[in-house]
Amino acid sequence: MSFDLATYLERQAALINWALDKYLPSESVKPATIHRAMRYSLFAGGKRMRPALCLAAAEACGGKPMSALPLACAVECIHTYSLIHDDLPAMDNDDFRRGKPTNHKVFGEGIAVLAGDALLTQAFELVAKAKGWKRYSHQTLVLELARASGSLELIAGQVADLEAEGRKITAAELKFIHERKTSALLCCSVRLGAMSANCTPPELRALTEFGYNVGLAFQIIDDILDITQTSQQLGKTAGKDLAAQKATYPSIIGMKESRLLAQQLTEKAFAALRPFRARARALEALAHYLLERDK
Ligand code: GRG
Repeated sequence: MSFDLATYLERQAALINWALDKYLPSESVKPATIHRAMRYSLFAGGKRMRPALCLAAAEACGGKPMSALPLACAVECIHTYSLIHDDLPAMDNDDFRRGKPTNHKVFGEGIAVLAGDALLTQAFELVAKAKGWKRYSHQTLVLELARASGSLELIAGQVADLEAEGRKITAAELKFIHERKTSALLCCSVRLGAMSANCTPPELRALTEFGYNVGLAFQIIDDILDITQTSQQLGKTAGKDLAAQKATYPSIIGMKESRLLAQQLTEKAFAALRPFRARARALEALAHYLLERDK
């Protein structure tokens, strides 16, 4: 039976938006500026891929969406913070994100830094308030998110990316950046979803393999889309990598090889889902969508 991904994604996005709205202080809570700035970027129209993967992983392990929801929202808060900070003049200096002016363009640099900081902190508050499970305590969940977003993963990727600017790097160095900057948080979404279903250790291992491969494929496709799509299609400035002479998969191994590599990684991700059979239908459809997406 075919899987209606469009309807599934619409339903998941509505659930995630409802939960984020419930968890975050409203715009009128003092100081209103910071809450407006946090909500501005959080509700600017992101694809919600990380939280959708979290919910789908929970489903694959027989869990309930409501148990995974705070963890899914926590990852989206971390992701949004990283985008706000990445867009700052001191980082990628971008004016356009999620189809709108970037956070610092609307609220100024100071508030944008603080909105990112507040979203990062909010993420840990959400995990701390979530339920712990028999196999996965609160401590395990917090550690999972801290590791993926800390100086060995997400930040490490960003540092290596900054330090690679204007320099020729090898495919191995680029892989190091992509694994940390992108794959780590995607993989963390999947793992947290599985943990919220009190998954077994073999299930966690299989979904880690899935998350890692999908995460790497996601960034390779992102590199390709930066070249092939327009800013309007992407909702962010297109062609930036080329303009900044940034190393990407297409610039190092070529466009055809990059697409092939993303396909091979997605195949590996599919293979990791085999033990889950029909319960992994949503995860499989998401991985397929991430490979074929046009934004
Ligand atoms: C900690 C400052 C700081 C940065 C961390 C994540 C990151 C490093 C920088 C963001 C810029 C970037 C190109 C990250 C790679 C991950 C990626 C492709 C982000 C875009 O994700 P999508 O396409 O975005 O899921 P939406 O807007 O749909 O959520």
